[in-house]
Amino acid sequence: PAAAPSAKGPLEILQEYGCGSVPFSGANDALYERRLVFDHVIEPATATPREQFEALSAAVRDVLAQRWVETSRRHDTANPKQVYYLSMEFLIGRSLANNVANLLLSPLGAWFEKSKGVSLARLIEEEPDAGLGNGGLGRLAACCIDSLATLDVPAVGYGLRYDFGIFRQELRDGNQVEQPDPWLTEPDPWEVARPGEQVTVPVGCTFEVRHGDVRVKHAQPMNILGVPYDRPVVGYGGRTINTLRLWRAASPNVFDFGEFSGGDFFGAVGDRVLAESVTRVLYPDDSTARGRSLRFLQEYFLVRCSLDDIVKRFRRRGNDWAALPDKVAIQLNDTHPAMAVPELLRILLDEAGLGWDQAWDLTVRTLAYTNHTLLPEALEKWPVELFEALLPRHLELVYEINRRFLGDVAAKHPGDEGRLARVSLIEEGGARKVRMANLAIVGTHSTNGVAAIHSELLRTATVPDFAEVFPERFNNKTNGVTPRRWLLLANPDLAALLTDAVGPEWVTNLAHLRKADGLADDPAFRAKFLVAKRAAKLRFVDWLKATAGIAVDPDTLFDVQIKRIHEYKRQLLNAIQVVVWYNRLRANPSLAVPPRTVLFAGKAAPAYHLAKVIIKLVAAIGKVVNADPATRGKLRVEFLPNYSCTLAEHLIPAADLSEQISTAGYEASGTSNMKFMMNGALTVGTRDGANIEIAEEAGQENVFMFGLTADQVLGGRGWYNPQWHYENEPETRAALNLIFDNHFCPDEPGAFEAIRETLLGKGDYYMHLADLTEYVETQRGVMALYADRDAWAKKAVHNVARSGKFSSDRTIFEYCRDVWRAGPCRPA
Ligand code: B1H
Repeated sequence: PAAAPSAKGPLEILQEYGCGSVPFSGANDALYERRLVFDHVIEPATATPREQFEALSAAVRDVLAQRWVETSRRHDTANPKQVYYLSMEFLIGRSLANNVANLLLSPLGAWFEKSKGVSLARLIEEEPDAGLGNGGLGRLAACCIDSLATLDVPAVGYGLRYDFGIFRQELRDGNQVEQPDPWLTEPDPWEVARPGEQVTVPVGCTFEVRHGDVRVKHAQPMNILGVPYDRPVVGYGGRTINTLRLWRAASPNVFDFGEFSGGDFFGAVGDRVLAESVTRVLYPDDSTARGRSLRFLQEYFLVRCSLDDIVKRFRRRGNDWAALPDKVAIQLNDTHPAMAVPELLRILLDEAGLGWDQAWDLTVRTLAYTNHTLLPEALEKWPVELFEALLPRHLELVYEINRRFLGDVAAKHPGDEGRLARVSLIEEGGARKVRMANLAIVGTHSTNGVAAIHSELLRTATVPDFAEVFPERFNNKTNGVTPRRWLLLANPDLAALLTDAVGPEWVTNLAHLRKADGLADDPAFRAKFLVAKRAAKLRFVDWLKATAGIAVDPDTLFDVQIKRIHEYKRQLLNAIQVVVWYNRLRANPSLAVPPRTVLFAGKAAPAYHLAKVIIKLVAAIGKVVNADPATRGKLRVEFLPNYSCTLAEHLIPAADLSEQISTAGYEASGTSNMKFMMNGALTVGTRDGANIEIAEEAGQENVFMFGLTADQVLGGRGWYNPQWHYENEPETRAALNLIFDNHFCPDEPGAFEAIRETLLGKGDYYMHLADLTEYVETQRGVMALYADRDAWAKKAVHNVARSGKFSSDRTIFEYCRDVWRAGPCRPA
């Protein structure tokens, strides 16, 4: 039943683009039909959209399969320095459109629609997001592996194949309800299971899992199996196809025959379930460490599986142990995989049989660590007890690392007991704990922050003692985002306009956008920019209506804050600002403001009560404001449920204003701020994280910066009294009183009592009220500028043209040059 070839197939298209020299034997435009017939065993004409999605994805995978094999063959034979990116999170989102675009197969879309009568855009919607991350940290990992492949750097991303990714967020009466995310219930066309390469992970005791906690069952050691699932990471142009290898936990004994013949049928099957629960679910906490023991096991499982794999590959290529740092660079994405320090040391001591000094030297020179937050509640500390039960050998090694390190420090600072207590890998007093950040700094040759200010604060304020011992280890690598997903794919109209203006090179060298900077002065170009922005807004409005049933007006200013809900990110500041404007409009109906739609989206950690109250407040404000005739057509507020990578891809291109308003000193970098800039939104923000560098690049006149500086915030809060603002600022008081006096929750009096308590009772730790008046005033400036769309467009174009620094290609280039000392290795 396969249809006759009617137009150019993938092979021809690919060859036309001169992509790769490996022949795509068997690749032709019948790939898709073959997949329907031979995988699904159906008449192609009867295929459902889901079957069509799977068949098309499998066909695209067929197109890249030989390049993928060729990439690893080349890496095996050339034996280049190999980069390994270890992360508990990879928030990769959808893959079909990304892989099609990076393989330069985009013309396939039109061909496919014409010859098969199937809309590619429709099929793309069939793919669930791979939501294997919480937020910025996980999305950064996804952008980094995209850039590594695009730069032809031999690299593997290692993570966990959670059965359940980040929860799906529903809103019921403004309350967040968490639903499981079973993203693998249907076969995933991208992953390749490799049971032949499974790894055994021994743990020190037999355990069981109850409510996410590991409990010791009996003292005998047991094994867990790690089964790898590989996903292609397609570099732009399709030359290099690297691998994202995700581990699934499984039981070694499919069935415990001993227990079975003893009569315990259910017990025999039960143990299997216990081992498998290790990769059951992603922990949904962003920027906090929850300290659940199952998480500890997950982290060790990732490290053990990945290092076993890395070392096998290293030895298979015929390398000597002494060459490890010349052939392998392992990056730790935060402290979550910091157990790699004692694990690599263990391998070199116990398996390679090296002496301590050499093993330690190789360990440190192979590993590097990225810090992503200064929040004290995010610093991981694991009870010594957990190590004792599950990883006794690793604990022994941590003690020995610590003994030697403290010996060195004591030699330099005799008698300085306070210093020793601060830098020790072990926190004493009460239940003793291993400090994972200290372990990561001592056990690696590089510690970096993710934006200039963050790296500086890390060095000077958070761990100054370590910066004194190891000054050469500390460095900055400002984050970036991949322009493929976040501009080329997400914003086709703007992408086409830019290609017209500066040529296609910007896709892999974003600095080229600078050539469009002068076009900010060209009225015709500004007009075209506004046309592209409007197209993106219309696309978003349609998508939102279709997927969430929410209607918004594209002819309003889209003012957007999308990120995890956290006090330090200050969604609450934005909400209060909205209420101030609501009051102004009610008091003065003829107030000249451009119509504005304020959009919020983001998930709250399930146990973070106040974050959930903030969601409820935003939803409640929306309900009242949107129904008030006094503000109709002028102000609208929406909380969009279930923020995801896919939602961001639709919303960011449509945004006019990017809200980046964290309390200065608390947002390590931020990365959505970069995506907004690339897509021509203006930033209203504090001098925090990468906002500072965004303002430097864009020019201060093209951003809206306001608020306290990090020095003012961190230099001691003694002077700050939120009550003063409440008592002396009439607009502040009026706005807060509306919230406190149940104006937004008439049916649920007291619903926002926790907000009064936080702001006025507990002293407003994140200093919302200190920044509120300047923020409101800044928003007045924003709206005044927006009233002049042409003047707005000029600044927006400058933002796009000057966003080149924020490509993750630049970030990865710097890691390669300064940290990994790795370079490209192009497959044939
Ligand atoms: C960031 C996290 C994080 N920093 C603990 N820290 C987690 C910490 O599950 N946990 O235990 C999960 C995530 N995430 C973010 O990293 C920063 O807040 C952003 O400012 C930064 O842009 C991003 C990428 O560097």
